[in-house]
Amino acid sequence: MRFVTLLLLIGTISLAGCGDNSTNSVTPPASVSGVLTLPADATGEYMYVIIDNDAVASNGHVKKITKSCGPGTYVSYSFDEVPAGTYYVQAAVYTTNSAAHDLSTGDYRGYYGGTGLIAPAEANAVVPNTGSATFNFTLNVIP
Ligand SMILES: [Ca+2]
Repeated sequence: MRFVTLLLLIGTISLAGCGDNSTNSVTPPASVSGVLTLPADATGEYMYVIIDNDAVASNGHVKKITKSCGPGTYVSYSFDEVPAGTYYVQAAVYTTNSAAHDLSTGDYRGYYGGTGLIAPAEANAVVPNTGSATFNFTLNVIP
């Protein structure tokens, strides 16, 4: 009988050890959004927005979204859970509605903080640890 009581006691202590009163709260990473101004209506055309560590789209990126342009000369975009950092943000519209070729004459491109079709000299889009950031910019026609 004492042995059984001892086993029950050990079991009770073990169960008590399972309690976890920690109150960890997880703060989600920041979201990023913005509005792109297009040089002309590109309804239905394929486009992308990239968050990147450099200004080169073809060598990888941190985040990318693709979508079709809606009507009008403004396109909104948004990213969830972007790691904190300072980035280049760029966007392009393929006016032929196909990304099967490199960007070329007639397509649209732009960078947040860029000048015309030229990327900024340094990464300039600051994404905080949490909350949100907004990067609006203008795309231009590739001549
Ligand atoms: Ca890149």
